Amino acid sequence: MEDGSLVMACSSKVSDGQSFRTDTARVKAKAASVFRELKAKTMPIQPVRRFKTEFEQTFDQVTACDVDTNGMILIDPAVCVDCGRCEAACSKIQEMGILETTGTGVRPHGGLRLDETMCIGCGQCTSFCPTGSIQEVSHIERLYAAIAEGKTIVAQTAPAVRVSIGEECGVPAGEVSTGKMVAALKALGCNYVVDTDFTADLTIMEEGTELISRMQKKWAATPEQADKMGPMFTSCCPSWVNNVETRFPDYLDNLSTARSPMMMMGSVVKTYFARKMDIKPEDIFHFAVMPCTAKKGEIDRMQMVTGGMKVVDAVLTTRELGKLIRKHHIDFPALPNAEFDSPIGNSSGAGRLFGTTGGVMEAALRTAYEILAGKPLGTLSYTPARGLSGIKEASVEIPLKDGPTKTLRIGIASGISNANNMMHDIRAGRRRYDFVEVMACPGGCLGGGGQPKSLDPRILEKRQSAIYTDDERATQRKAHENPEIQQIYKEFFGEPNSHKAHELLHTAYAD
Ligand code: HC1
Ligand code: SF4
Repeated sequence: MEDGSLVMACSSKVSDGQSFRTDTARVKAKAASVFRELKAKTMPIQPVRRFKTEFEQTFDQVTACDVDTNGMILIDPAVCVDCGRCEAACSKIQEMGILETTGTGVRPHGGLRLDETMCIGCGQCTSFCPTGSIQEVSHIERLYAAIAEGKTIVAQTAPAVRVSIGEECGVPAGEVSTGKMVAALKALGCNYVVDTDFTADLTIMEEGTELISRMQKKWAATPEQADKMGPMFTSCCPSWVNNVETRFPDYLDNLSTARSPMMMMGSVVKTYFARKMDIKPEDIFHFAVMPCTAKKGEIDRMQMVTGGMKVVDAVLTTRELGKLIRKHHIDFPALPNAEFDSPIGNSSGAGRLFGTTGGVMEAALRTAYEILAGKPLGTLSYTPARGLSGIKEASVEIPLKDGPTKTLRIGIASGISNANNMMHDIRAGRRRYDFVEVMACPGGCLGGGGQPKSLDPRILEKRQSAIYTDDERATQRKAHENPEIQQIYKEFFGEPNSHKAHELLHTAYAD
């Protein structure tokens, strides 16, 4: 009740003027303990294999003690029906081979705990589990607790979520639901909703500047030295970063030092935005809605602590947001469109492309080419980077504004099996690139492990074409033309790769 006391719904009389909260962490923990008592009393000698209800999943995570987790993925073999789908996703689609079905439930291979394996947290296994035996670690309770504490709630939403959240809430696949998504988050109690696409534009400014300076060194080097330098890799996909750290540590220096757009947004929210809105950073609860399960681990990386602060406090997957929208009976299709909050809510079409494989590359080329050549790339839609192929490559001829024409060799991999094959080829000298984009999930973030589960074989195509539409609808199509990006450099960062930008927008890796 409002006075903080817990009452039993089944045996309490209600009267006018009373109000009740049924969704606080305390109520849920109590409900979980009562349910466990009941379960213990009625548990048959042979455990019954059954599907978990959404309610059970939530409180199992509140009181979790008998499950295996690495902070991103959670395995509960007790409700596994040994269908083998998660194992196939891990070993056949991703070629990681982390899981095995044992006849008594799925487990990591070799008797290891999940955090002892080389699992990269991509979550593809969770997308195929029909019972909830393997799923993302829920952060929903963190949000409820922050709302109960009276924190200022700031949400950010990833590029791929706006083209898939509708699938969770009665909107046909392939529609862009940006305005309804923002409205739903406000209805759920968010004070501000800002856009990860804005910091995707910021990433282009930082990563693009890094690429240009690497290329200027490479073009000035001898062919042997240039070969030794290898390509620069994108760093926004946390599963890919986990993969390089564990499987290709000799390439850590080739990863861009730019933080992912999600982490850049965390830094921006707790510094620039907090100051603008006159809110103390410690009074902000900042969470991200992501199509990704590995992002739940990325927020805990010690290299991301900024000014002694954790900058992103929680990550909800698209599925978790869908669950909340349904649970709170929000009529998503009927919501009026709402706008992101300024001055970190505007994005160019380039930033919007991040949600698909090839999107970071296309976005980067729009800006880097223009800076190097002093004129725009001929076409805005760069066809070689488009589509859903697992490996794409091209050579871009750049007539330098102050010199000869140079070639930029680009590679794009999506799905970690494709990325690993590409890496083996790069190491063996069979492929040579200057700039490589990698996303660990098939199709990029639009096929992320936290996205809605779907039986539609064309689902990735539909989401991808929605992302291309979202780019075409943008007022600006290039990151450097986004007026809010120009404003944040003028007022706060100075220029790309400045000292302040390095402090707040770049990172290091674990070797
Ligand atoms: Fe992604 Fe990214 S594109 S990693 O795929 O660089 O998750 O959507 O948010 O951070 O912008 C995911 C998507 C996302 C980051 C951006
Ligand atoms: Fe395999 Fe990815 Fe699942 Fe880890 S998260 S077990 S790597 S599919």
